[in-house]
Amino acid sequence: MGEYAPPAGPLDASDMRVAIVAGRFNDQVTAPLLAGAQATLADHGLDPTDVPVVWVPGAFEIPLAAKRLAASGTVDAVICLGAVIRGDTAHFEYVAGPCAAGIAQAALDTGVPIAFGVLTTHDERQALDRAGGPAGNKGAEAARTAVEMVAVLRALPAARRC
Ligand code: INI
Repeated sequence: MGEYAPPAGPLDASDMRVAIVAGRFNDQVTAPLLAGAQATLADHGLDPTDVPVVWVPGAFEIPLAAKRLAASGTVDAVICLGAVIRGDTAHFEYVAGPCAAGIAQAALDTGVPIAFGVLTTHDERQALDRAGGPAGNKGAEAARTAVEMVAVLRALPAARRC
């Protein structure tokens, strides 16, 4: 199959079916992550009204909803958005670790790209900086990743089973 590298410039996502799962916990952070993801999808030709957004209570619940969507056969990619802030809880590790591992597992189990736009930060300032502040917008990055991974998988041989 030679070499695959994404084309320069924004990929055309107008024929891609994408869904977003967002955690309500710390929604002062996850709302701007969502806005960044939606704006990026629009830049790639996807009408935000065609992109379902599923809100779940917190980051711990994200993998289950993402896996259900991915397994449904109705989407080409899922974007996960959340904010786990260490200062908020003694059980940071119990939320952040399973969230990351669950998202990775859901993608491998279903063969559907699931982008990890879940911030894990020491404090709220760091999170806000990465949700449309000076450190960019990780929701926008996750959206770009989802679109790129759909294009990559389309360029790869089909799976015999997954
Ligand atoms: N959920 C988050 O998304 N971010 C957090 O920082 C967080 N803290 O700090 O506790 C958090 N907890 C809730 C968790 O995701 C679950 O919703 C809850 O444990 C119920 O299962």
